[in-house]
Amino acid sequence: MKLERVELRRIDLPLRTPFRTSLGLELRRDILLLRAETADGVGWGECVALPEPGYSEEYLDGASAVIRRFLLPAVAALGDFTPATAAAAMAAVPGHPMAKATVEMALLDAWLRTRETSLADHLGGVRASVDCGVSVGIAESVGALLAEVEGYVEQGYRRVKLKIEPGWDVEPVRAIRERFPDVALQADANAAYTPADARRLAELDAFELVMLEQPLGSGDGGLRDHAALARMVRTPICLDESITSARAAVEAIALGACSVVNIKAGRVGGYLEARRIHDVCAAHSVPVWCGGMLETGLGQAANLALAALPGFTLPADIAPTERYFDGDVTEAVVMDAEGRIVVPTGAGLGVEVVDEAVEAVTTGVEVVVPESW
Ligand code: NPQ
Ligand code: MG
Repeated sequence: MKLERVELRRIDLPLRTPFRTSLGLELRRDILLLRAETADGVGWGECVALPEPGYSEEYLDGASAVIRRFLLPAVAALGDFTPATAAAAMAAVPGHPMAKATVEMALLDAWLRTRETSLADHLGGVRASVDCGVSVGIAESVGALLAEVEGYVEQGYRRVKLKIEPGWDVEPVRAIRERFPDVALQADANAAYTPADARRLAELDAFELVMLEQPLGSGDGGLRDHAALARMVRTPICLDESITSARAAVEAIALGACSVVNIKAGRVGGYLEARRIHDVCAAHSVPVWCGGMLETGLGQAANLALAALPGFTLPADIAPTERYFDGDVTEAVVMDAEGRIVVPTGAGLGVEVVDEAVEAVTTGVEVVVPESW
């Protein structure tokens, strides 16, 4: 395939309810979408970078600049390429996995459409639908949290994940466990703790959590720190931010830093690397699940394809449109009463962008053409 023209489109989607985490309070989603026109046809990508660094080093304006200045030129220089060779060319640029994943996603969509193949089939999906869990931000009070979670349990979500941070951990987890004794419950700290908090984190052992996600930092020494913590708590440790590649996953497993892995394509540079992480985890019998970044219907569609792979045995952070937004850039993503969302079967991502819907939320469009790469 050949690159002909690219649109970098910024959209603004208000969140229906604030999503507060140790990373800050999110009220709106400022999102970058990428529309790639190729000789084979059009494809869409979604960038999961947040407006500010926090979850990781990446941020939206930075990702947009890297795409325009370095990634698109690297891909265009190949002349004729496939998504896999494009990903290999982008790998020459260090870092910026969310920016790379955005470009790769759009190229996969375009390339698979002309080949009449769905992303799920291309990646090796075996599931027609995906079990969904809900990720719940830090609430105003334990009472407010109980009310919020009650609604999600009624809607059928198959697992509840609570965001925790120092000062908001044992109390909310205990309250939810007492009120919902049988719910599959887990906690995500987004790296808010240090090794000195091990004893506090061990108090969570009392609540039968399915896992504790990324309690400690992902920087230097992070895998060793998690391995040490894993020996001090009974709750299984899951890593998110720390797993930046298939190589990192192998390292984490070998060190005993985690017994579960959260896979997000954006965090690891794309869906092809995400599949390789799935493969190495499966080879080590480590269960994986598909993480989320509050994506639109485009990102949710791609995540559904990934979560259809056989090793994704735990509920995903894949949400129906109504969980986050009043409207979407695609047809609304819907979850059934049993907490399942159907994996798209159409070619490429298998969902269509609704032009009027995306136009209505667009805040800016940057066009990149061959003369500029
Ligand atoms: C996680 N996501 O698993 C992330 C992190 C995260 C669904 O819990 C705005 C948009 C704020 C995306 C905060 C979920 C966010 C965000 C945290 C994603 O760690
Ligand atoms: Mg996480």
